[in-house]
Amino acid sequence: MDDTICAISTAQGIGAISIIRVSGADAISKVAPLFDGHNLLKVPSHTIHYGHIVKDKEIIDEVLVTVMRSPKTYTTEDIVEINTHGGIAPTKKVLEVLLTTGIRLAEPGEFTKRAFLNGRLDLAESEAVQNLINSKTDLERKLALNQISGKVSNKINKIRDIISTLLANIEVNIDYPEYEDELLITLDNIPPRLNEIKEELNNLLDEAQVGKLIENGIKVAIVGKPNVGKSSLLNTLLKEDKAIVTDIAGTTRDIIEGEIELKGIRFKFLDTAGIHETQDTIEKIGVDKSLATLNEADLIIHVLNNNEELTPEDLDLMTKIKDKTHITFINKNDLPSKINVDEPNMVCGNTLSLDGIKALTNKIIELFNLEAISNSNLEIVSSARIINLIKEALKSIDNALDNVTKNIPVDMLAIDIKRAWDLLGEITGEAYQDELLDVLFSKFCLGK
Ligand SMILES: Nc1nc2c(ncn2[C@@H]2O[C@H](COP(=O)(O)OP(=O)(O)O)[C@@H](O)[C@H]2O)c(=O)[nH]1
Ligand SMILES: [Mg+2]
Repeated sequence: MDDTICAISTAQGIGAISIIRVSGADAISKVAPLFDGHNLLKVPSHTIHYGHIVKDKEIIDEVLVTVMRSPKTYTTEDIVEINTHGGIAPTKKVLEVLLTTGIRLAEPGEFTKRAFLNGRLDLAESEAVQNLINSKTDLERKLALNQISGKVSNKINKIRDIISTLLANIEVNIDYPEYEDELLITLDNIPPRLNEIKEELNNLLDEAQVGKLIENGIKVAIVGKPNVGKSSLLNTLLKEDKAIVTDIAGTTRDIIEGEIELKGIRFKFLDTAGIHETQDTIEKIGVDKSLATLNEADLIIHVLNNNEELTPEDLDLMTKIKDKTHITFINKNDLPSKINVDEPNMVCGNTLSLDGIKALTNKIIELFNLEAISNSNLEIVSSARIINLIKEALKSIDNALDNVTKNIPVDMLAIDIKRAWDLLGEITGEAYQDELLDVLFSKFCLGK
């Protein structure tokens, strides 16, 4: 980590400005000789300077250079940022010139990795930097920002503190068995304390469900028998003509997808082939795919035709989705009603005058509690890595509780409790394996 690294930090392509970032002990001394302008070795920290990058008397580009001295920088090291003209050739050339000075090209995420290794960000905070960059919705942005600013780490650290107090009390028992007072941990009084930890961990996992919804979005399958208006509904929801609509049953064969955002959550709608018995080989593959989609979806919209009596196919599908989160949309209410149904989450409407479409999206908002989610503080765990570690920690606490029932001595319980403490420490990077860092940071953008 002693060497000095550089990378293009802006997106590569045509743009007004590109930024090349240089970090490391030699950042300023290596860039200064290439810069025709103020002497960068002498300028105050956190100042920006106009000039040219010059190599062998040739002007490479007209630039602005920012000098930021350690330790108040992204990596905590000396950082120089060169604002070049955007576009591929100028940026590449400046980078090439930098590389001739012995500065090394950074690996993806290496600047953030240095911020972590130098103690400026913990692991949970570092991990969220890329989530913020990847965020597509406002809620994803807020979620990532809260994690970067340590709100998730604080919650984890609070639970770790509870665990370490318990471990310290157990330690007192072991070291001073004669020391008898209310701090004495026994098989009788340890379960409530373990249950308290368990509850805290479970709370994190409950909240994480919301985090997962925000990060992964919600998959909605639009299903029903042929010709009820599934593709029309997809097009209506997406406000574009994505799926082919005809009055010929069996038009949709493959799954057509489209995304919209409701209250900051991404919904991926999947229009499927009408589910019915068919002899057509291709259509049959489509029907099988539709049935498979039923299992993957977080929500099912079952479309029925208002102008038709329920058929055995409708009833069959109703049974299939009975125990899944679903909405029944009675389409074609512009035509006379011939249907007779009474389903829990039922919305009537049509895709011609758009009657009922607002009611349908409102129903979705209500079912997933989106109003509450978008108004919540979003200080929650969402990363799969962190969720897994919390689950593992929970297992260790459960193990300890199990051992209480087997009358295992308290000092033996400490092993599982300590393991939970260690696992939670991996979340913030108190303990980590080098391979983990490699995997985590390799997913980062170059130059971040
Ligand atoms: N009257 C009426 N016709 C509709 C409505 N929605 C769709 N249709 C018609 O029903 C037929 C089948 O629609 P489509 O979306 O392809 O159904 P899918 O097979 O379920 O995907 C087409 O002729 C559509 O124009 C509606 O709300 N009212
Ligand atoms: Mg269709």
